[in-house]
Amino acid sequence: MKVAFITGVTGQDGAYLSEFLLKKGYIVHGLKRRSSQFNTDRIDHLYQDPHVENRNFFLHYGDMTDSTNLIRLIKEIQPDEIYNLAAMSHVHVSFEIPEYTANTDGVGALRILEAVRFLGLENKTRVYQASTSELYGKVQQVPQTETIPFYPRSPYGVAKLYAYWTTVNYREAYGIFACNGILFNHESPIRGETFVTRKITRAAARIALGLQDKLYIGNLDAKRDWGHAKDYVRMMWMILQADEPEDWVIATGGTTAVREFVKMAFNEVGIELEFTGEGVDEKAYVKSCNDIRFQIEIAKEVVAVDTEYFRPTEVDLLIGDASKAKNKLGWVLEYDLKELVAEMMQSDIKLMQKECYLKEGGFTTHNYFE
Ligand code: NDP
Ligand code: GDR
Repeated sequence: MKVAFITGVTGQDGAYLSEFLLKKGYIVHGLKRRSSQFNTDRIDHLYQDPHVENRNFFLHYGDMTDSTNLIRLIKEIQPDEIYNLAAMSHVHVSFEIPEYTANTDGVGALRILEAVRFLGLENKTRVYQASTSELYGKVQQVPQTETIPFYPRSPYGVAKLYAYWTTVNYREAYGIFACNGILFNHESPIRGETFVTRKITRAAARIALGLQDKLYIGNLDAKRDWGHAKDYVRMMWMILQADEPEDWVIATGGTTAVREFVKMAFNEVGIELEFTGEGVDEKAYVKSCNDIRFQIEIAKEVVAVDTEYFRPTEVDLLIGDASKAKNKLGWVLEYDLKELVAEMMQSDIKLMQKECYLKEGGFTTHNYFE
C-alpha cells in the first residue's frame, strides 16, 4: 500500500485528493491546522475514529511555518508521495498579509523539500508542488504553456514563484522526484466562499431565494481558465506516477470573463441578467425569470461593482495549454464549464434552502450566551 502525505488536506483540493487516493488504496496522512472551531468540514465524511482497526486516513496537527513539526511528521509517516497543497491561497488577501504568505507558500515548500533531503528520503519520496497560473501574471502571451516566462502580480504569485524554482532546484541538485503542477483556476461546490466563482454561485442562490438583495463584485473584465477540481486532483496524482519528474500545465484551454460567469450562474436558476453601464458604474438587472420556484422582481438591480474588491495589480487574462499533459500522460477532462456552474449552483441552492428553513423557523439569529 502506498502512503501519501497531503498538506492542506482541509482545503478544496486536499479533500478531493484524499478521496481520490483512498479509492486507489492509499494510506493517507493529512496536515491540519489547529483552529478554534472545527475546520474539517470538507473531509468529515472521510474521518475515521482513532479506535477502529485498519485505519487508512490520519490527520496530524501542524503548520507550514513550523519546520520541526514537518520534519517529525515526514520522519514518522515515511511517505511515498507528498502533495504540498497547503497555502494562504487567496490572491487579494496576500496583499494584506504578504510576509505570512511568503512564509507559508514560499518557504513552506522549501521546508517540505528540505525535510525530504534531511531525512535521506530523496530516492523514496516523490513531491508534488501546487504551483499556479498566477505565476504568469502580467504575461499576455497566450495560451500559456510550460515554456512561457513568469511575471507574478501579487505577493501570493511571488511566493509561489519561489516555491516553483525551489522545487526545480531540489530536483536538479538532489535528484528528488519533485514536480510542479502549474494548475489554472479550478472550482467546485466546496470551493472557498471568497473566491469569485463560489461568491457568485452563493449569491445567485441567495438572491433567487430572497435571502440577499445584491452581489457586490470587483473586476468583471478579468478572464480565467476555469476547470473542475476533480479533474485537476486526478492530474496531481498522474504527475507523480510519470516516468520522469517534470513540470506540467493543467488547464481547460478556454477562458471566460467574470461577467460571463455571473450570467451563467444566474441562468442556472432561470434568471436572465442584463448588464448596463461601464467600469465602476456597471450593474446588472433581472431581465426575466422563468423558474417558478423563484419569485424575483423583474428590473431588480442584483449586481453592482464595489472597488473594495479590486486588486492593486491584477492578472487580466489566463488561458492554459495543457497539450503536454494530454499527450504525455493521457489526461482527459471530464467536466466542462457549463457542467461545473450547474453543479455549483445546484449545491448552493440546496445549501441556501436549508438557510430558508432556518429563517422561517426563526433559528438563524441566536445568542451564544443565552
Ligand atoms: P484552499 O484555500 O481551499 O486550501 C488551502 C489549504 O491550506 C487549507 O487546508 C488550509 O488550512 C491550508 N493552510 C493554509 N495555511 C496553512 C499553514 N500555514 N499551515 C498549514 N496549512 C495551511 O486552496 P485550494 O485547495 O483551492 O488549493 C490548493 C493549493 O493549490 C494551494 O496551494 C493553492 O495555492 C494552489 N492552487 C489552487 C488553485 C485553485 O484554483 N484552486 C490553482 C492553482 C494553485 P485551513 O483549512 O485551516 O485554512
Ligand atoms: P484568483 O481567483 O485570484 O484567480 O486565484 P479569484 O476567484 O479570487 O479571482 C478571480 C478573478 O475574479 C476577479 N474578481 C473577484 N475575485 C474575488 N475573489 N472576489 C470578488 O468579488 C471579485 N470580483 C472580481 C479577481 O480580481 C480575479 O481577476 C485563484 C486561487 O485559487 C489561487 O490560489 C490560484 O493559484 C489561482 O486561482 C490559479
